[in-house]
Amino acid sequence: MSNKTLVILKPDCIQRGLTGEITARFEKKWFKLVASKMEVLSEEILKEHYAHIADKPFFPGLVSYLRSSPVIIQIRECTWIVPMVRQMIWVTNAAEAAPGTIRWDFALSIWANIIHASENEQEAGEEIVRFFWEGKSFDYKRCDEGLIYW
Ligand code: FUP
Repeated sequence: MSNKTLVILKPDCIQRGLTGEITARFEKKWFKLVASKMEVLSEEILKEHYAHIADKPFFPGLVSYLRSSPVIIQIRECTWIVPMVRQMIWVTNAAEAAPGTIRWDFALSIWANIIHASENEQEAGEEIVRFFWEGKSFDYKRCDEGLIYW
């Protein structure tokens, strides 16, 4: 079972100055930051990452939005992290998100929806390798690690 997931803070998150607020939610929930970087995503990597929707009419617009500024890409670690982060984010369309979730609280549309997170464990494994060389992340202890019993 994978205890790591991939998170991308999208251009609307960066451009609206929301990176701290979103990151704070993960920190408070004890989702350990084990890798982080900022970059402008290439068209190639976006086509690979979003292969399941690359033939949709909205895809070219989605790519130009996703390349309109750098994004922040993180690996977060915790037991059961993949479904827990998806619960925090909720569904693609913010209008259908549950109150209190990240997309409900911050997203402005179906595409400017603040954040990406791996949908399942297989995706998490593939996405971590896609965005971080050899899937490498850091191994360190948080000082409160011994208090976690999930
Ligand atoms: P999610 O896993 O919730 O990010 O959703 P998807 O992988 O299905 O979609 C990826 C991105 O495509 C979404 F973040 C936003 C965009 N999208 C649209 O712009 N319009 C749509 O109708 C569906 C998705």
